[in-house]
Amino acid sequence: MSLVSIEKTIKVIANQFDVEGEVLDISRFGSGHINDTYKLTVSSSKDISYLLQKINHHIFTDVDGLMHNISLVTNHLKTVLKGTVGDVDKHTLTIVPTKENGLYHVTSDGEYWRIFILLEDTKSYDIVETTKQAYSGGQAFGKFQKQLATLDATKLVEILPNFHNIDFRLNNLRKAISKDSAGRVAAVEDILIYIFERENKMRRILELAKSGQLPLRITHNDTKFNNVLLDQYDNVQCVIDLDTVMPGYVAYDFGDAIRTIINAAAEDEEDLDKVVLNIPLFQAYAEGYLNEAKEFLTNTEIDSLMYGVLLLPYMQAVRFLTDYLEDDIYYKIHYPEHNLVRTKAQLKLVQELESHEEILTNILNKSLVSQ
Ligand code: GN1
Ligand code: MG
Repeated sequence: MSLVSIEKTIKVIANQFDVEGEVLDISRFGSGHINDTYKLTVSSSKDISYLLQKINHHIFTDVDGLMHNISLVTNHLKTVLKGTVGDVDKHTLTIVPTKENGLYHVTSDGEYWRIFILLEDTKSYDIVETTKQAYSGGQAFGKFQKQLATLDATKLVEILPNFHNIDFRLNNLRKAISKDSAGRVAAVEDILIYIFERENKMRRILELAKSGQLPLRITHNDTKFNNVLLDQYDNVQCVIDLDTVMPGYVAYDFGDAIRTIINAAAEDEEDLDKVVLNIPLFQAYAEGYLNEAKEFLTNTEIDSLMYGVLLLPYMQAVRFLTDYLEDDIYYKIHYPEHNLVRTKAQLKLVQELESHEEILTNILNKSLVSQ
């Protein structure tokens, strides 16, 4: 549907929420692969705009649990931040309630919508450019984990079970291969060999966890760099996209952030020669993160960070390829082979990371003692 044809619908939906003034303008916002996001400009004497999101309820089937989690997390963050920053609402997301004081609105055709306050004068980056940005990103997620350490994890719904469980992801890939619903398996055989050759190595976090050596913490689980908002001086301001906040292992958050930070190219770069490592950015993120997190991480968790760095791009490739084999039912795609291109770019990243594993491990160890 074009934006013009949904403009009227969006205005009706926005009217269900406690927004200031009238909606003057609607534009698409951000680069998420799951939900649809729009910026709402309103007529109000207050300097305020909103983010309206259609929640993908095929993926987030428990929308009530999802919004309950986000409400719990944002309220907790606001309490923890009080007194440490000028305006807590500039440093956390704020849910705009419906006029009936609900956390989301369901339309008569069964679509789920929510609104957040848009944080003005902030920046997010799909590709990191400077060590300052990378350092701020590390601080952001280190602080985030630290702040959530005082929230009772049993209150959170595990919104997408097994989200970062590589056995679960590989099993889904196996199922997609045996169904071959899009008839695409034969053409990707080399890629499948590459993936399954690495299966055991990629189970290291799961094994540590199974033997009780890794504590479950509340983690973000979608630490792509564009989920951090920086201020105009590239200082950390706010962590966004809280849909997947749930119990997890810190190595998953570390690895997923590095997946986007260390890659000099985009997640879906077609020219694989451009998928190379920007190692100074890795070091800066590691320093920013460890500066915040080393006070609560165990030694085994610190050792597991590098396993996360190798695992997350690998798992992302497995997920993109599974979706490709299932005829692109999960991620939004912008052209027919998009998921295959994404898979190849992520696997090139795995290859680069593997060949620099020792260098990166040394940097991690150095950033731990250098502070
Ligand atoms: C999805 O919300 P968005 O588009 O940033 C996905 C993440 C992937 C990411 C890959 C719920 O995140 O897990 O890492 O795409 N979110 C979900 O870019 O599956
Ligand atoms: Mg997300």
